[in-house]
Amino acid sequence: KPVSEAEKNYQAGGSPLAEVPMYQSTNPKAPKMTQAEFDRARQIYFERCAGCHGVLRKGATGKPLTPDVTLPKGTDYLKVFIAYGSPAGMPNWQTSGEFDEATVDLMARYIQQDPPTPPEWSLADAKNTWKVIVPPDQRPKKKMNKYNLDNIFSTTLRDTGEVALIDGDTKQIINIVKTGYAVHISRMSASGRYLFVIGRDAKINMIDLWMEKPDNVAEIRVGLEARSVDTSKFKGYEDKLAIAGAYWPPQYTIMDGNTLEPLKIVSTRGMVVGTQEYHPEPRVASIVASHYKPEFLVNVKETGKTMMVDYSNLNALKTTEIGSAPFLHDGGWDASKRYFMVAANNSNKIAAIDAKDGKLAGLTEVGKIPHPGRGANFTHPKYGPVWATGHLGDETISLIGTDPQKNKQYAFKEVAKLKGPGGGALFIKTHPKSKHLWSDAPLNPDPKVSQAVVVFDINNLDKGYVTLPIAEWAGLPDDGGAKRVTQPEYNKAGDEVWFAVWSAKDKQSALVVVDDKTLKLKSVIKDPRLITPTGHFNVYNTQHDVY
Ligand code: DHE
Repeated sequence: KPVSEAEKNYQAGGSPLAEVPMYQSTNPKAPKMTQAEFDRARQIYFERCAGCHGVLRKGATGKPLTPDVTLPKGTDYLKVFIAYGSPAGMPNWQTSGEFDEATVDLMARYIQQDPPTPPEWSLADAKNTWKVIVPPDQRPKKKMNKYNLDNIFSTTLRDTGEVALIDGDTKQIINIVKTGYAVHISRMSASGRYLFVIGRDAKINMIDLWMEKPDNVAEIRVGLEARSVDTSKFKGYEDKLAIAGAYWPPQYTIMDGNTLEPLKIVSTRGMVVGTQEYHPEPRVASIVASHYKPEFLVNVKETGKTMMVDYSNLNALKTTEIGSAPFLHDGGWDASKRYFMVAANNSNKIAAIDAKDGKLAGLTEVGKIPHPGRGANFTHPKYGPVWATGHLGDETISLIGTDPQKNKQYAFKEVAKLKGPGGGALFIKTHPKSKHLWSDAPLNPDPKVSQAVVVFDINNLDKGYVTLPIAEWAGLPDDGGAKRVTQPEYNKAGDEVWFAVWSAKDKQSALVVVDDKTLKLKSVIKDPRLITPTGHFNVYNTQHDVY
């Protein structure tokens, strides 16, 4: 079955590397291409193919496409593959109308050339992009505004290169802050004062919430493409360091938490778990800060390894390397914050990393392509504390036991499967004060499913879910926009759940707030500036890892 448009847009979204000049060698065996053809193909590759096949075409979600593989297959064979796709998940680029025949021919010839290599990114490169907009000594000495900082939401405006800071109490926009391209996530400093966001172009913006109107105080680029950022959370290191992981070059950068000055860069190139084959491009996926030790947990996608990086001495960096399974992607803490639960989405597994003892606590089989976001923690009437994930590839929600002390027989095993809304789920959420478990399914091909969310009663999971038509509640014009409903996120009090209704750049979008007790609509936030909202992050819950 060909992959859906939404799935394709998810994995095969544009890469900022499309714009980067690259080194290119010639391969005399490859079919002829003019320079103009090559440049166009290179751009299309980075816009549509690199997400799955990798920058160096070594393969990731998609198959390897290096010349040793593609040259023996030849142009005609490759054209069929590109045009019609494959049951394994290759999109049908021509029959879907995305590429014409000439483009298919162009791409078939292009992937037989040696892959061009994007440049590396050194400390000097990072420093050249580093700006301290407001130096620490010129920043406010105390909070200069009346906002309830704990209940601010930072909302990604994906296609405008901005985040919207929204007052969770009044639902008013506080500021629209300029950031990198297609910001991915927002994370908080340990004190709750600074907000960090990272763009797909690897630009980090550091926002000071104490300013009269919260805005950027520092920025830097840590590479050419990235997805993750976090800050030191261990006692004694609050607000001291920040860390960001890059997709390209494959490395992470540790920075001063007050200014973003880059201090240390570490490559993640190395061997894949199991086969122990060299991988030249293991991208950095999720990063979290440990509460147990002065450590960052850096999850490396293609090698299937979690690096526990001890930041107490950057000049004698100690790293514990824990292999689990490829490709590590997103995840979150269990309720005790001792175990980091991370999705190995190509292996259909969840790895539990023990942050206290520095080891793999468990690795359990779940459904197809787990995608938890940060997941959801609650106490199950029978299995005790569990952490939950939904799946991109099937309709199930997996519950995994997370309490080896009192519920040892269930620890790090899939103890139950719920029937969720359908495939294409991205985020699941609950709150310690709530009795509800929410799941979206924004990539489901059926708009009835992608434009709604489902909610379970945690004490009556067998009863199944209730569906709430969030996009309909937003009351947006009937403009043909996708109106995908995504990412449930609680307010600080844990009595409201926020959703993005995500439409195209030229269509109206909205945020919808639901009362968690009554499951009734509470408010709709609409504003012409809210263009393509996707992720939204409550300050307090993000700061304290509440989910
Ligand atoms: Fe994400 C988290 C990577 C597409 C919205 N996304 C993450 C994380 C990674 C990642 C590595 C974990 C960060 C962390 O915790 O430190 N995402 C990728 C991709 O590589 C991918 C598949 C393709 C791409 O080109 O980026 C991708 N992601 C998307 C989207 O299309 C989404 C739905 C909309 C958007 O804004 O682009 C999207 N990703 C998110 C969100 C989170 C996230 C909202 C954080 C969830 C959370 O609750 O923490």
